[in-house]
Formats: sequence, C-alpha cells, structure tokens
Amino acid sequence: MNPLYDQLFGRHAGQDTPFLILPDEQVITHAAFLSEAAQIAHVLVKAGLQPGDRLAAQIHKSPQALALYAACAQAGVVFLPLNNAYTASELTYFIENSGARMVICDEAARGMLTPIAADLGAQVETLNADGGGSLTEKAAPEAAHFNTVARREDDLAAFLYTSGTTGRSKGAMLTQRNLLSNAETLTDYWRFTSDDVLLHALPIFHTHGLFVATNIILLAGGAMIFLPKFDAGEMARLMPKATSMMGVPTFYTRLLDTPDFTRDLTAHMRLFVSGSAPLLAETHVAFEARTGHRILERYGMTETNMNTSNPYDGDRRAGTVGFPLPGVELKITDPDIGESVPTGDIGQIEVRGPNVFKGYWQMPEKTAAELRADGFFITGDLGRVDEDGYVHIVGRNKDLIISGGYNIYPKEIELVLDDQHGVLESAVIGVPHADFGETVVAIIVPEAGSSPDLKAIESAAAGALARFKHPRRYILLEELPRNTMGKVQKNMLRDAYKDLFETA
Ligand code: MLC
Ligand code: AMP
Repeated sequence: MNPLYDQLFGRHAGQDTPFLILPDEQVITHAAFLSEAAQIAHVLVKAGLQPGDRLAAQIHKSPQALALYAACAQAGVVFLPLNNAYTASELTYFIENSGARMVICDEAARGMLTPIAADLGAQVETLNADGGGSLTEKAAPEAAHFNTVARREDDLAAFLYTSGTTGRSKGAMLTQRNLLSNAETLTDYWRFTSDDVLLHALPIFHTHGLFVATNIILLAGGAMIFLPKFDAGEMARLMPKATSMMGVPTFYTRLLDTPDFTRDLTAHMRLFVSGSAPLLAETHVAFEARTGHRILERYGMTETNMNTSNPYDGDRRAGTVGFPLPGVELKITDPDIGESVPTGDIGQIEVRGPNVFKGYWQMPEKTAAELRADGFFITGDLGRVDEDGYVHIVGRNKDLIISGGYNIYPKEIELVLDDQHGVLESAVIGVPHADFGETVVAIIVPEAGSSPDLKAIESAAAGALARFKHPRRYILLEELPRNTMGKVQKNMLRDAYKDLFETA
C-alpha cells in the first residue's frame, strides 16, 4: 500500500489515454509517463535513497520533472521542489536544512551546486529542460516496472519551503493524506473527470501548479496541456483545445490585456480557477464581460493546500473566496485571545482538517506558534464570514507581499539590506502593481552622515535573493515611522507609496 502513488498514479497503469499534451502536440500517455517514472525510481533506489529521504529538485518544468515527482512517490522519497529563481545562497539553506540526500538540477547549475551538495553530503544529478541529463541517462536502461514502496497515509510525501516573518524559511511537511484528501475533495467539488483537459501554465514547484492542478488531473484521469511557462499568446492559441484552466490573478489580467483573447476561444471551457493571491473584483467582472465565464476563486496555502472555494454550481461571488471545503473547518478568531469572533466580524482565519500539514521540519517552536494543539492552523490571513457563509479575505496579519502569486517575506530582504554599507535600517513593503498585484519597494534609512550606494545595495540583493524578491524601487528616508511601542508602521509607508506604480 502506498495511497498517494496508488491513487494518483498507479491506477492509470496500462492506460493508453493522453496525460500530457505538449505545445507541439506531442502526447505522452498515462502508461508512458508511468514507465518513465518507474525507471527514475530505480535510479533513486540504486543511488541509496531510502523511504523518507528528501530529494531536492531545482529543475525546469518538463514531463520528466513531473515523472520525478511520481518516482519519488513510488519510491517513498520525500519530494522537495524548489523555485528556479533561487540563488546559490538560498539553495544552500534549503539543502542543508532539509538534509536532502540528492539534488537534481539543470546542467547549467551543476558546477555551482556540486561543491555545495558535496559539503552537505548530497549527490547531484542533472535534468535539463529538454528532458536530457544524467538522471534520464541513468534511467533509460532501467526496467519500466518498479515495485512500489509501501507507505502510510501519515508518511511524508513532500516538503515545500515557505518563508516566515523571521526571515528563515520553514519546510512545511506534507503527508500523503494531506495531498490526497485535498485532491479528492477538489476533484469532486470542481467536477473534474477523465474528459478534462487542463491548460497548465503554472510552475510545478508550488502548491498551485503541483498539488492542486496536477494532482486533480491525475486523480480524475484527465489530461493537461503542459506549457513550460505562462505566455498569453500561447494560452490563447491552445485554449480551444482545453476544458479548464487554473491560474494566479496575473494570468487573468494578462489575458485580458491580450486583444486576441476573445470569447470564441473560451467557448469550449467549463472552468476557470483563480487563487494564490487576491483576484480584484474588477478582474472578475471584466473577465465575465469578455468571455461569459465567471472565474471560480479559491483560497489556500502551502501549509494547508486548499481551504475554501466558491461553489461550482452556485453563485461565484467576486471578492470572496467562497465556503470552507467539505472536511475543512474554518473559524475567525480574535488574534489576541484566540476566541471566535461574532459572525461578520473581522479576525484571523484558522483552519483544521485532513489538509493541514504535519508541522515545520525540525522547528517545533514555530510549529507550536502556528499549529494549535487542537489541530487548528493559524493562517496569518485576516478575514470575515458574511451572513451567507462566504469567506472574505480582508488583509494579512503577517508581513507578507504576494507578487504575481509568489510569496515574499519582507524580513528576508530587510536582513540583506541592513547588512549593507551605510545602511542604518530598512523597511520593505508591498505596493499595488497592475501586473503583479503587489510589488516590492525598499525604504532605506542611511547611517548618520553617510549616503548609501544604491547600486551596490541593488547588486548585493541580486546576489543573495531570487529575482522576484528584488525591490523594484529604492527610497531613501531619514527615519521610519514608528508607533509609541517603537514598531515600524508599515501601513503608513504603504499608504505613502501606494501610487508609485499606478501607471505600471
Ligand atoms: C517573474 N518575475 C517576477 C515574477 N515572476 N517578479 C516579481 N514577481 C513575480 N511573480 C521577474 C522575472 O524574472 C523578470 O525579471 C521580470 O520579473 C518580469 O518577468 P515576466 O516575463 O513578466 O514574468 P514571467 O516570467 O511572465 O512570470 C510572471 C508570472 C509568474 C506571473 C507568469 O511569476 C508565475 O507563473 N507566477 C505563478 C506563481 C505561482 O504558481 N504561485 C502559486 C504559489 S502556491 P527581469 O530581470 O526580466 O526584470 C500558493 C498557494 C495557493 O500560493 O493558494 O495557491
Ligand atoms: P503560500 O504561502 O505561497 O502558500 O501563500 C499562501 C497565501 O496566499 C495565503 O496565506 C493568502 O495570504 C494568499 N492567498 C492564497 N489564495 C488567495 C486568494 N484567493 N485571495 C487572497 N489571498 C490568497
């Protein structure tokens, strides 16, 4: 028994129906995909990986990258996908912290990663965007059948790193049950069947593209048009061949900015899902006016997978994230005392259910601070439930910026900026941005009598942090606004700079 592998993958053994459809129309069947995954699983086991070991992968999106995920599930290895944008210093932390025994990267990164991995006792294999590399070379002669390693529902299936308010990323431990229960619920709630063809342009190193989109299609036995990345023109070209699409709000605003994206192209579609960041009500309205489709917005997190969703059949309300999913309990509490607030009042959102993760890897204190003993997880989002039961997210109790669906924790950037010559302190904020929803702005306070070199600061940030975290604007201020407790009042800064990118 290996519930995750058996339910998502194994059930399609011998099935010659399409699973992945590539932009050049090449089709990979479920059976062919599983054979490749089995061959990779042999490589992992021969390399000495044991059930429960972690495998870190910073690789391009490709059918083979997905087969690696399946291979890990089959061999009982914990899959740890990493954003392609992470720099060497970010990667070092993830490999070290997770204790990964194997690292899979693009050939171009092998030189940089080999010494880091060697220091940390991890082996390195390569997997390139075209599916080539040492991993698939080693897999090619292996048998296309692999005896699935037994695992239990409570065993770990994946680690996803998520940053925190202290700046250190935390490895969210996701069990087989977390992933499987959520995929089952969503497949049912959103009515996915083997007739579905999902237009897939999300990255596969985060919850949305991997555990929501991919797991649902696997469970339903459907197919995905598998694009290497989002490109509005490609989406418009391929949409008539799809039945459904999932995206972050930036996908929707960019599609609306594409004149070729017309109602006709969406005639065959049955479902558009949005999540990972707030979808503006105006985008919801404009999308319906253009296509006749009402986007279904849902709400989730790395630690919990999906928590709430607008209804499939009922009223999909713009500006809301719908109802708690079946099996998920949601309550709104007072952040100070943790008690539920009266219906309609704003408070912090807490959730409990089979979707909620097991905790942060080797961080019992952080786990205890967010995951209550009774199983409720404190999301850090602020919201309210209206009289019809719809959940509204009204803000965040955590200092988080979401840019184009990527989470950015200001503290991580502030720590880099504060270290720079001539910088006394800094405050990093998110401001509205037409394309990314929010974007990063850094406020720098110089040390007395010095004038920091902003170019040097920018390049230090570039060396340390992934591109999507780089401040898009630097502002020098003599001092930061503080309240009487001495706490930086970021809301005042956000207000002062809210129009910086108004015309972007
Ligand atoms: C790319 N860049 C970004 C960025 N993505 N900068 C800020 N925020 C982002 N999200 C950088 C590029 O490196 C580039 O740098 C510049 O910004 C502009 O690039 P672009 O070509 O316009 O970006 P593009 O490659 O098209 O990517 C934009 C995007 C992509 C929105 C398509 O970011 C994306 O696919 N986002 C999805 C993220 C996601 O899957 N989130 C789910 C998390 S799970 P330069 O050097 O050229 O200026 C989760 C839980 C849940 O949150 O509920 O789902
Ligand atoms: P991550 O940590 O990357 O998984 O991001 C999770 C966070 O994304 C949540 O805590 C929310 O703040 C945000 N989020 C996800 N979906 C939505 C949504 N539909 N509306 C608003 N915020 C969302």
